[in-house]
Amino acid sequence: ERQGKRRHVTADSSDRKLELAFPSTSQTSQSKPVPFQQPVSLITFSYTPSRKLEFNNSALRYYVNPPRNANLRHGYERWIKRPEEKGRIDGLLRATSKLRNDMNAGASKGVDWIRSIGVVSWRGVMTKILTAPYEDRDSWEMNVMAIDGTMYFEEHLSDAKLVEKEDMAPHHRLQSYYGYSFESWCGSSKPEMPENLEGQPPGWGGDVDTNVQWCSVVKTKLGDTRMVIGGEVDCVRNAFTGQTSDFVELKTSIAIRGPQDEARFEKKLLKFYFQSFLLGVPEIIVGFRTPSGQLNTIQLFKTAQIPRMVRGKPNAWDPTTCFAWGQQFFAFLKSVIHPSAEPIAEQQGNVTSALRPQVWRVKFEPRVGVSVSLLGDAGVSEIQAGEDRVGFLPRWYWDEVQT
Ligand code: 0WD
Ligand code: CA
Repeated sequence: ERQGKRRHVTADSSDRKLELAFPSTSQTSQSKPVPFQQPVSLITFSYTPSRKLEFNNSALRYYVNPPRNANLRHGYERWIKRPEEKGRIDGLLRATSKLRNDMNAGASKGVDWIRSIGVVSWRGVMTKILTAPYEDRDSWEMNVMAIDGTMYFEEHLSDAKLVEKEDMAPHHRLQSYYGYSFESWCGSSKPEMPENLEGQPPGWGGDVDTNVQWCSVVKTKLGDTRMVIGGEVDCVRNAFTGQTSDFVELKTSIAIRGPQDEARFEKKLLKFYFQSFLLGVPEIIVGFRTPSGQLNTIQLFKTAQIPRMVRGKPNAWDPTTCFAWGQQFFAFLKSVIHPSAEPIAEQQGNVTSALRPQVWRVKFEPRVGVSVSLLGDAGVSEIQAGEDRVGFLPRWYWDEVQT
């Protein structure tokens, strides 16, 4: 097993720190491809403008063609920007809890569905994990907890990093607005063109409020690890029939002017590909824009065809490398992390119910690999941020799955 040989695991029993080195990305032929099961939609939900989670499709949008030369700066002054927050998985847990309760009330009563799931995570986190072999710039950190063989992931954003994210440079902020504005130009709350809003240009779908999101939760399987993944879906084509085949992802990118831009764009396609692939989104519509935010052209990419488009190009990437890495990564974590809770030293005669949650920190360094360590008490209280949590999980969820 060639992949296996590249794996250096150094166990140090005193601080339980472990490392997994990177697979070589120049190695294109894997011994055996790791299969990834087509994602199946389980449930959708919406966040309202006041950031309330509702199990309905109030935030669902229908795709409509944007006007030619749309101004992506439109409405920038009126952008209601959701404040940056820690990468909590509370919303996703609300959904898994609902699924679990609905199932337990039905025919399969007695089978605890969540126990068969190996990984619960937002899609953005999964995208980071799977694209790591090709990431040469940004490092990341995650917190991981396990209950009964199910690993829960959240992105670890330190308070300093949150402040940094919130303090975006003005031009950066504007660029990220172009992406949201494109969503507004391409989205309608009804299956037809949006009605002209008073005082607004035709085709404008309404001012941007990043609190509002429509999310889908899917189940899938990488190798032999079952996963529940949640993520934001920009809009649907024609109608929503409950399946991922209706989903559309929207992106903006600077218009391609030469080979350098093209190579850069092909590199971006790796992220576009995994982000969409993980939720079963079959189409990505890219709006190419000028540096000052005027929409030039739109281009449709079929997610499944993207890997073939980049094959053999200078910045080529190969999804099979990412799947092999992902399989290795989850197997490695599984071998490190169990059990998730240990009895607190015998005290007050209440040993069995007093479990100390274990939270693991996974750090990724480009071109190096990942390291895992067990968080100490100080680290755990930092991530709890004074909220009612067990580790990073909300206490209500922890209590619910313990029984
Ligand atoms: O752990 C995480 N990565 C975080 C997840 C950190 C903070 C928040 N979340 C939330 C997301 O906002 C959303 O409610 O989790 C939910 C699902 O996220 P996801 O689908 O896994 O997120 P990701 O795939 O990273 O991004 C999808 C879209 C982005 O679209 P583009 O086309 O730009 O990739 O979610 C939006 C954005 O439109 N988005 C955000 N919007 C406002 N503020 C943010 C943010 N911090 N992060 C993602
Ligand atoms: Ca998008």
